[in-house]
Amino acid sequence: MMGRGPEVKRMDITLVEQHKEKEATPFLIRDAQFVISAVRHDQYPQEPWPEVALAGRSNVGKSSLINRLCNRRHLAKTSSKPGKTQTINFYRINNNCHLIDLPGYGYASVSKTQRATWGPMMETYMKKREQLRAVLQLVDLRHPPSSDDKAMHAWLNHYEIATAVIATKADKIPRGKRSAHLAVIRRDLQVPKEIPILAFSAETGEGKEDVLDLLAYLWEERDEEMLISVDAVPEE
Ligand SMILES: Nc1nc2c(ncn2[C@@H]2O[C@H](COP(=O)(O)OP(=O)(O)OP(=O)(O)O)[C@@H](O)[C@H]2O)c(=O)[nH]1
Ligand SMILES: [Mg+2]
Repeated sequence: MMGRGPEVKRMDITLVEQHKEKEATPFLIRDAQFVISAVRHDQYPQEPWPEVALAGRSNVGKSSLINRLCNRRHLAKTSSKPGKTQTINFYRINNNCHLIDLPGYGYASVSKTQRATWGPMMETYMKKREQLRAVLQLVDLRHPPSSDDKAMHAWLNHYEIATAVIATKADKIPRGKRSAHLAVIRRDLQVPKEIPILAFSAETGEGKEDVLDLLAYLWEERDEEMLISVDAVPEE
C-alpha cells in the first residue's frame, strides 16, 4: 500500500466541529474562479494551496454543488444529461485554495475511449497530487449506493485519501425519511461513525453551511496535530 503525501487530513466530525468553534466567523467563499480543465498532470495549477476534490457518479450533482457553494449559477457547467464533466476542473477559491470537480463515473454511454482514459486520469490525480487533502464523495440521497459508488469508496480508502460523503438531491426526500436513507448509505459504503455524511441540496441550499464548515476545516492552514502521520509508512 502506498503512503500519501503529508497534506492528507484526518477526517473526523469532532475535529471539524472543534475547528468551527475556534473560528470567530463562519467560513465564506468570497471569490471563486475557474482555473483550468486538466487532462494531464503537467496541466494542474502550480500553487501549493490545499485542495479538496469532488467525486461521484455522473449526474449526482457535483457541478451543481460547486455553483451553490460559490453562489454562482454558471461557474461549473451542469447538465440534465450525464457525462457533462469529463476533465479535472480546478476552481480557485478565495485566492488560497482549490476545489476540484472530477469527472463523473458510472455512466454507460460515454465512449469507450473516454472510459479508457478516465481511470488513468483519476489515478494520476489521486496518486500524484500532493496538495490533495480530501475527496468528498457525492452520492444520491434517494438511492442506495451503486456498485460504482462502493468501488469508488474502496478506491479512496485504498489510496489512503481522507473522505467524507455528501448525499445530494436531499430536496427530493421528505425530511422525516432522510435519516433512514443516510443510514443505508453509511451501512452500504461501510463508513465509520467519525466520518461525516452530510445531506445537501443544490436546489434549496440545504446543508450548504455544513459543507462549508467541512471545507473550512480541510482547507485550513497546516496543523501538524490534525494531519495523518505518514512518516512511519516506508516508500515503495
Ligand atoms: N432536485 C435536485 N436536482 C439537482 C441537485 N443537484 C443537481 N441536480 C440536477 O441534477 C442534474 C445533474 O447535475 P450536475 O451538477 O450537472 O451533475 P454532475 O455530477 O456534475 O454530472 P457530470 O458532470 O455528468 O459528472 C442537473 O439537472 C441538476 O440540475 C439537487 O440538489 N436537487
Ligand atoms: Mg459535472
